[in-house]
Amino acid sequence: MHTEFLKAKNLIESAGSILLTMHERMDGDDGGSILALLHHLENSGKSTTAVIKYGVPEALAFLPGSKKIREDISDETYDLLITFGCAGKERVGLEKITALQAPVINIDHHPDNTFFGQLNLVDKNKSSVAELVYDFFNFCNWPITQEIATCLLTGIITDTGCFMHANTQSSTLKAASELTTKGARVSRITKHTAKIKKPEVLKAWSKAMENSRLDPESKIITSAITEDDLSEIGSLPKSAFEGFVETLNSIPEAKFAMFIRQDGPVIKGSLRSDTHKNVDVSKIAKLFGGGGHKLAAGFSLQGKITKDTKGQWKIK
Ligand SMILES: [Mn+2]
Repeated sequence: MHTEFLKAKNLIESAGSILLTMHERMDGDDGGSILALLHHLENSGKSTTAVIKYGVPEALAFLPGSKKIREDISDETYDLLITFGCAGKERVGLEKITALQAPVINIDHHPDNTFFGQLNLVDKNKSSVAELVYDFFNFCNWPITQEIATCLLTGIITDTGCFMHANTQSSTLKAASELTTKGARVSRITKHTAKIKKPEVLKAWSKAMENSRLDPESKIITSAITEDDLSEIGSLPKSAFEGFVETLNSIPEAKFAMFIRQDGPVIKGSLRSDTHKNVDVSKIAKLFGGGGHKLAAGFSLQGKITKDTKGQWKIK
């Protein structure tokens, strides 16, 4: 990775204007990584713009610099585009950005990354993009301020499920420890990202728990939220079910967990497993047109989840 890091450092330092972007719908990992780099580049006087389709979700608004994130570009041009967590350039979801002719640095840890950049900082063995960006900061000898540390630690904490997932390695904890020394606080980050705060979210989780089934033969645990369930629960924040599939997967006898939910005309599915269970859930996600990692994958497809009289759901 050192050759790529050096090339990336040179590209960044020689660019006049830089655009930072990620896949649509900001998450803590890629969003935190963007903000960390935005802080550094602004501190060094570089003209930098950060754009994420659909902007900043409520749970991540505490991140320093989040107000600077824009939802699209107009007709500006940039010398360099840096993408975070995009398996392919189209994942940015914004045509004006995918049409840009600027060279691309592609930073990611998804195993299905297509290496679409002129330069690809892709390491599928990293817990998070934030851990990779942390390594890059150290390689470049760039200062890690308290703000930068908070952004990067948020990425690590959200992608490791508060250090509980199988992707948590010694290097991850070492990075987290050093970011804490720089002033980031685990309790402050988890307060915003890992705790259920709203009663309606609790109600939604209890419905999803009630709908869960562990198949005694296949040892697959599944749950589904239908349109009827949603209208019964009432209005919910977009992030309401974040973390639910991990909770399903925490049942020790389950080989893997799959959670599907209706979201307008679309069915959103997420899958999780653990190292010792020897399942590659990305292969299952691929059957539904999705993708991801061996232990964490997802898909979205057009359709409806229906329930029969016995409470068994089906995808139509
Ligand atoms: Mn990630």
